[in-house]
Amino acid sequence: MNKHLIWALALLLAACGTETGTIETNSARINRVIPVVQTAQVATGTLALADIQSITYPRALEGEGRWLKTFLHDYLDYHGPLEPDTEWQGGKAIQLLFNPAMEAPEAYRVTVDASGVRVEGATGQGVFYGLQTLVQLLPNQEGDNCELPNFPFCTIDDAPRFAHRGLLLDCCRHFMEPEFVKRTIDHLAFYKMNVLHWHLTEDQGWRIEIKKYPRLTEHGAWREGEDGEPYGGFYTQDQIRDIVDYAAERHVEIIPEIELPGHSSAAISAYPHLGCTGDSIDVVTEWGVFPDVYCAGNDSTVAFLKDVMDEVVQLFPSTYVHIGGDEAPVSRWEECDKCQARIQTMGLDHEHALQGWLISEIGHHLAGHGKTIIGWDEILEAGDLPETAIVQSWRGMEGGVEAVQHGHPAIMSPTSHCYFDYPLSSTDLPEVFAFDPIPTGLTASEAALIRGGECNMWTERAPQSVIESKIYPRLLGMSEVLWRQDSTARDYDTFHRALEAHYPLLDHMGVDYGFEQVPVSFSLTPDEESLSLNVLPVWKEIEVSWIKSDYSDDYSEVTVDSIPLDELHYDVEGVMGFSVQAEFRGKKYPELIGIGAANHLGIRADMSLKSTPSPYYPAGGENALADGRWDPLQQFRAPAWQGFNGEDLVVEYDFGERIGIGLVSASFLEYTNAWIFFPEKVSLEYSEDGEKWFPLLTGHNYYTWNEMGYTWRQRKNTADRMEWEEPQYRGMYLWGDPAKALYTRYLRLTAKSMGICPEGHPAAGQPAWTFADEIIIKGPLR
Ligand code: TNX
Repeated sequence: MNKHLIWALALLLAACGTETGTIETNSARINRVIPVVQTAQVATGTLALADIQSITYPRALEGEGRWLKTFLHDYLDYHGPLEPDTEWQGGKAIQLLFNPAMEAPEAYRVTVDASGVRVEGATGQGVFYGLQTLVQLLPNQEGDNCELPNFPFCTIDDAPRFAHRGLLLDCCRHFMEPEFVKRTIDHLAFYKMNVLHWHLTEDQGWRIEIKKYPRLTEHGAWREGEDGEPYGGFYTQDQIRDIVDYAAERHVEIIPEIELPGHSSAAISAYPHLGCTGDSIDVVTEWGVFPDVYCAGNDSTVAFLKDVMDEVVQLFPSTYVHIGGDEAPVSRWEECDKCQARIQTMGLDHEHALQGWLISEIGHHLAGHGKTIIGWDEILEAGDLPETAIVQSWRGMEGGVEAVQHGHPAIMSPTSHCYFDYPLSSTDLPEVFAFDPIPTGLTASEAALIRGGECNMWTERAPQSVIESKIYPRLLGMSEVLWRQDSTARDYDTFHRALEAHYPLLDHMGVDYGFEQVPVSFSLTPDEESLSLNVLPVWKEIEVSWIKSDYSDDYSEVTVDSIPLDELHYDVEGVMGFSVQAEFRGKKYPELIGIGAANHLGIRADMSLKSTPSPYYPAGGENALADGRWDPLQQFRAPAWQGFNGEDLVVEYDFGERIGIGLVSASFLEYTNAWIFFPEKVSLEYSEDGEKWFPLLTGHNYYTWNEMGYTWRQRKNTADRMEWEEPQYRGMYLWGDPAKALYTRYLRLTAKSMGICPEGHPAAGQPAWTFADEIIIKGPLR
């Protein structure tokens, strides 16, 4: 195929050719630029690339000129010369120009008319963004109507809303090849993102060569892989310099993250004296929060951190160094003589203040190198924060609010919208698109301290091969959020039309993008007797195949059937589970989409929830525990689980009249790594009048369905259990005997929360979560 056509094809199969054969209008071309441009004047006519004789630039824009030349050459086979403007002899050209009158450093103007193309900016960065827009304006067509590449006549003026538009890439949980990091930088730049927050040190691997401490990478970069072989990798200083230069040419600033004091098991594994106990530990192979943190009482640990930073600052020209600061348990410090001595001599009143002291010590050291620190929102709790420190808000928007109220700049990356490691069922593209980095209720000067936002690509469950399916297309939504000035004008459907036009582009760039949303949703509709489940594909082109499983009262799976492809409806009887496989654009959705449905008495009762679920885990709202939906997987983020933070769960039912009850089963989730515990006890009471209550059961025993083996076992729930590494699993509290009915009108279930995480848990003393699934109430056997 003619090489011209390859890019033309890539530039958007969607709009034309196939059905209508129409050529895209100039305004359609401008409207599909992502992120959308601020203002555009559109004129009639186009300028053919073939008529352009040169790309001209002043010397200081040589890098930008080369970028364009390479792009047009690689994608369109354009061979025009590149010239510094002093040598330009006239003729049609793409001119790259400095325009000092443009105030915003990243602003640009693109003008296309019969005489040529001008791309202006006050800085190289502005001009670079003008070029990204320019190449996105190339035609989008295929078939007989294919035009040769050309640019639409227009004048575009554009500038971003936020200065900080980032992606965090965690290259620690899984190592990523340098080439892959560079590809990601290309894609970031293409969507006008300007920060790569490079997470380089973790419990599971240290990834940055430090000459003074070779064991960090010789030993700390490798953990025991699943096959028993060493697994990992690291970046040499030469590779880092190369990647930093590559990013700089694309106006992406790399901000390294060197975590302290937590998430540092790999470093301590390499040099055990850095920890409080001096014991040798392994590079961690599990995910979570681990107790071995840097010893803040040990002078040689502090010296180590300063030495590391001395090499880091040489490698990264950014004015920022991210020092982490999140999820740092203090249990080792509480037991450590040196840490306690430091607390004494520095007059600190608790261990969190010791974290504050350490951060401030490193912060001042970095300030000596002209660097400003960024830290996760926990650094606010530590006190003694250097004035200039920037806070990255991740546990919600609150950290950002508190930061700006104290005069610290903030970067917003709340888990609610920015966690691209989360599945689409938690954060899909429409949600990302709906994000507003400016929290409500700020004054204008506080809001001005919000620098921007980041999407966070943590990689516990994402090796390099699946990263792109998680980043894209959500990143395009984030680029729109962070760039577009007028957030109130954002409209998902308009954005989505532009996005449709970007898929062929992404295909052309070889980006292995994933889905926008979970491709099917479900609805459950109860009536007098039945409960009907409908499968609703998000787009009509989605192909669905599905299977049904029946479950017995203890949720063990008994039979499995597949349902004919063309049926998207099922009448639920008893407790069932459904798994749906969906396909779209020839891509299979990477996981089965599951829903559990149960037709039971609870869904027809008047149920009232006496406790307040956390706004982060509302499940289906007030009625979630009696809506017929349960979670066949044990995942706290799945939509059926309702979360209560430190609070007891109390639910009352009024069945309207005395009815026979045979069995009540309430299930809870335990996932101690995420601070989620089974309730301490569950009690069930009944009443004839809704006022006087009689106990039926108070249980400490529950059944668990262990993810590993699908076996049932009975265990005792004791608060002093120390198995913090458990996967997520379901525990069921069962009451009843279907052969012997209880006749009553009212029922009440109380699940007493653990309240706080117990002694010995890394988060001891913090509020414990209780997560509840559907409470299933069945009649007696007939
Ligand atoms: C929390 S976000 C973490 C990371 C994990 C991430 C998983 C933050 C500051 N800490 O260490 O990778 O959750 O979503």
